[in-house]
This record gives sequence, structure tokens and C-alpha cells, in this order.
Amino acid sequence: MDRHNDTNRIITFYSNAHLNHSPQIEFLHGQNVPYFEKTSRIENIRKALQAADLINLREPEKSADVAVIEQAHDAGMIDYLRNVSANVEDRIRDSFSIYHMEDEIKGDNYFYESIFPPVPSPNFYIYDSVSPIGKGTYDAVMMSATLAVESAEVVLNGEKQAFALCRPPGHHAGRRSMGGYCYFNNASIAAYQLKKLGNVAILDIDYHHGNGTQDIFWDDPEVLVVNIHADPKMDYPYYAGHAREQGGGSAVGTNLNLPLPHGVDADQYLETFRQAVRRILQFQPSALVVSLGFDTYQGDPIGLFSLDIPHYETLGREISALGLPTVYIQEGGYAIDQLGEMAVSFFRGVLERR
Ligand code: Q9C
Ligand code: ZN
Repeated sequence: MDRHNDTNRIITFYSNAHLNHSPQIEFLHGQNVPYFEKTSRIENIRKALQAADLINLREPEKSADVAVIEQAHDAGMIDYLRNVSANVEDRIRDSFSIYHMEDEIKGDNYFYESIFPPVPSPNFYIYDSVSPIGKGTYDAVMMSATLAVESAEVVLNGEKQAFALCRPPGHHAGRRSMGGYCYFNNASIAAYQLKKLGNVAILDIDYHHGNGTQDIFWDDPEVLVVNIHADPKMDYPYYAGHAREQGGGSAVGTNLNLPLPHGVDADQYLETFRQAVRRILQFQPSALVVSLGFDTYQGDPIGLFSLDIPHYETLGREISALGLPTVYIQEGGYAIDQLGEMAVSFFRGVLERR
């Protein structure tokens, strides 16, 4: 099929299972604030892409096998998430009963971890307070990862590119850690699948550093991880994402961090983006995974970069022009009412459609 014709659309995997993971609050310096990572993010993106006729939507019939997830994650962490999700009301009741406060239980029954050990250990896998577990969380997380797996699958079967409308997002989830609204690392799981083609590059253009992805492939010379993100000296996740972090063991040089300061202008951002692209070309991967965050937008409520809608078309066009088998994975982006326009701009660029 001619890539440049007008009916060209991108296969996009979606499931409504994410609607059952819907925390309402996060904790910010002693205050409860509305949860930024809202269900409407994905619904707005989907509706805008459908209205612009840019996508062919597909819904998986069933979840991926846990074995596929275990390529990227510790089995104990997966069990922990499944168990807490299945027993969330009991877990919360147990915590309150220690303090004889059962009568105080109200709210929407999400388990918020309260201890964040420096090294995740059995039963302590969550490293921040914005990643709660509710009864729909495990199924939503499994299905989010399944969208990544299915996207990789169609690319393995010859489709040039595919998009996974993942929610929850994934790039802050490490091999044995969950945080930053993330539980399973969808992009990393897609990358493991795409290894059947050869070496894989992951380009992470979410506003935040993909500390989970960096962790998972730290020692793996077959997967290049390139991140463009807010300098961790200034922004989440704070402890990782510095330029000096370059990979471990035989993989030194296959992790590239390109931190940028708050307020970076679009031209400087694009210059850094092109540096990332040059490194990917030099690596000569057989496939590409894009961790696609829209929190680089100038109006994003938690990101402090200044991209505007048309810049996403440029990003999409230049990534697509690499000509690699590519899976796009939805990550962050919190400017609810503009997310659709960003996605439409990006995929117009990817598909070279006006
Ligand atoms: N004032 C992703 O974009 N901290 N995660 C939020 C808001 C957590 C972002 C604080 C940010 C996590 C996938
Ligand atoms: Zn982000």
C-alpha cells in the first residue's frame, strides 16, 4: 500500500479496561489534589484520532500471557499487584484496624503505599504516592501491556507501524518497581517482543525521564534507550536521568540521557531531538519503540516545556522518516482538552497526511 495515499491510517490498539482504573486523588505536600492521570486522557485522544480518520481501531480479545510480562518484570512484583488489586478492601481494612480506625474508612478504595524503601524489596515495590492500586487496577494494567504486545505483534507480522493507546502509562515502572502513575512498562514489553527482529531502540519523548525503561535495559547492549526529558535536578523522578548514566556492564553507551532545563524553547528541544535521532541511526536498530508523552506541551499542568501543537507533527514526521518498524506507546500528557489535537498533529506527521 502506498504510504502517501489519503486512506492511510495507523493500526491502533485500545481497550476500555482502563476505565476501571480511576484513582481520584494524589497527595501533594500534605494536600489531596485531583489525580492528573485521568481516564479522559485516552478517551479524548481516541475520539480525536477517530474524528480525523487517522486510525484503524482494534480491541484485543484477551490479555497477554503473564510470561510475556515477566520478560520485563519480576514475578513477585506481578503477583503483588495482582494480590493487592484482588484484595484491596481487606488490605485497607487491615491497615486501618491496626490503628483502630475502621470507622474512618471512606473514599474510593485505592491502596496507597505508605513506605518507600530505598531499594524495592518483596512486598514493597511502589516507590511513590501517586501510584495507588484499586480493584480494577490489575486488569487495566494487564490490558495496557497487552495493547503494547499486540502492537508489536502486528509489526512483527509486517505492518510498518502501530500505536498502543496505553493507560496506565508505563515508562516509570522498573523491573521490580512501580511509580509515577506506572505499573508495567509497556514500552519495554513491546521492545522485548520486537527483539525477534534484531536490536531495538527506544526513544522516550515523554517530559519525564523514563527511569523504569532505563532500569530494565541498563545491562542490555541489544537495546538502545534514548531519553529527552526535564533535568532530574529540577523535576520528577529526581534520582535518575542524568547525562552521566550511560548503561552498565557490556551495555555502557547504550543508554543516552538528554536532560533539558525547565522552560526550554521549542528550537532547542528540536535540536536535542535531532541529536537523539542521530544516535538511533548510528545504532542501526532493526525496530523502534517510541514512548510518546504529550506532557512536553506548553499548556501541560505538570510539564514545563513549551512545545506547541504543530511541533508534534514535526516529531511524528521525523520519527516516521527513519523508516524503521515502529511501535508508538502512549505515556503521559495531562492537558486534557488539548491532548486530541496533539495526537492528531503527531499522527498526521507519522502518516504524512495533511
Ligand atoms: N505536581 C508520567 O508522565 N509527579 N508520569 C506529579 C505533580 C509524578 C508522571 C506531581 C509525575 C509522574 C507517565
Ligand atoms: Zn511524563
